[in-house]
Amino acid sequence: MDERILRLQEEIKKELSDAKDLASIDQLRVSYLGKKGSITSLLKGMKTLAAEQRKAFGADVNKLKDSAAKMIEERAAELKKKQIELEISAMPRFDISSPVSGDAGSYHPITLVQRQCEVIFRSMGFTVEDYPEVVTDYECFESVNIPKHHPARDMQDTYYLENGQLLKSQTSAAQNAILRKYGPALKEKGVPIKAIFPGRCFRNEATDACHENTFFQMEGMMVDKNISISNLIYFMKTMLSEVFRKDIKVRLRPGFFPFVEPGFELDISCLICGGEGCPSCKHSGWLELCPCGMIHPNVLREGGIDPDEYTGFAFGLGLTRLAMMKYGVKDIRDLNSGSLRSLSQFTDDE
Ligand code: FA5
Repeated sequence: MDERILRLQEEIKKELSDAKDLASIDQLRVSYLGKKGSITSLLKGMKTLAAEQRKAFGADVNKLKDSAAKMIEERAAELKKKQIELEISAMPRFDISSPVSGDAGSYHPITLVQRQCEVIFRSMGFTVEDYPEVVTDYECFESVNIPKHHPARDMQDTYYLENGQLLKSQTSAAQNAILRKYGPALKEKGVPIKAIFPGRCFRNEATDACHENTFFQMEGMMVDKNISISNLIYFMKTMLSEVFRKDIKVRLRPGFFPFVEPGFELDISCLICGGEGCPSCKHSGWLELCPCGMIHPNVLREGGIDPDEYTGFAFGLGLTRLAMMKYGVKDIRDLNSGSLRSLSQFTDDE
């Protein structure tokens, strides 16, 4: 092999092992493989060789070019790895076992009651579902028996996107999807549909001590053969006694929602004023907490379930109001205030 090739090969090896950073590697790449680099110049100088030498020399230089490119890449990768390791070792260490210093933070009261309700319903065989906040008119209204221009829409004016979608005004927007998701197992294997779905809702309305424009609800549904109002009342009672762990006064009265028949309003005696009347309960002594009812045949049918064969109940628990009552928060707006002084005083009592 030509002596110049052997010399260059040794030189590259040495310079690469001496290189300390990626910038020097780049310089080496240019000085050997660049347009005016040493290896490129060897190739260019071939034309001065005799024809019989040219072939072998060209092949050797090309081999050198390939091995130089490979060595450069390997050394660059090695230095890059070292650089990353160095950066990692310079990062501050986070020891999860060390005691908290300063403010530990806490869960939001709505998160606390939501989790509590999830535990209660899971223990009774319900699945917990998640659902988007941006939905279609069909999901929020039409699929739950509220056609366009139905007066029930007036109570749930919400925020519309330019593409026609909307911020869901009620968790009932997920009912149709749940029926479609679990309907096949109900029909084919007789597995009852038992699901809850907590979520944030939005309404374009004037706010006061018990109304927010952004609040949480938790929907629940159960569908099977022979489900009746007694099942509904049993689950409502169990949920409330587990959440409050004390006797609370509730009342059930007729209520109209196009997606249930019959429909009820479940109110609880205001725990802020003890039923005397205050701004938190609009001076009525009662707070609307969890409307509910037997799922309307049209809703079941729209979800692919035969209402002649199956029945079910649904409820729409006001999670934000539940947090108000459970933690004695007088004004619902405090819950969205972001004020750590108010919110950090609540803890999970489980
Ligand atoms: C509904 O949203 C129905 N989708 C509930 C339902 C589901 C009925 C399934 C039957 C079967 P309503 O608009 O009343 O209903 O709201 C339900 C609960 O959400 C209320 O009782 C209340 O606790 C809470 N809520 C409603 N609007 C607000 C608001 N602006 N601020 C805070 N909580 C609210």
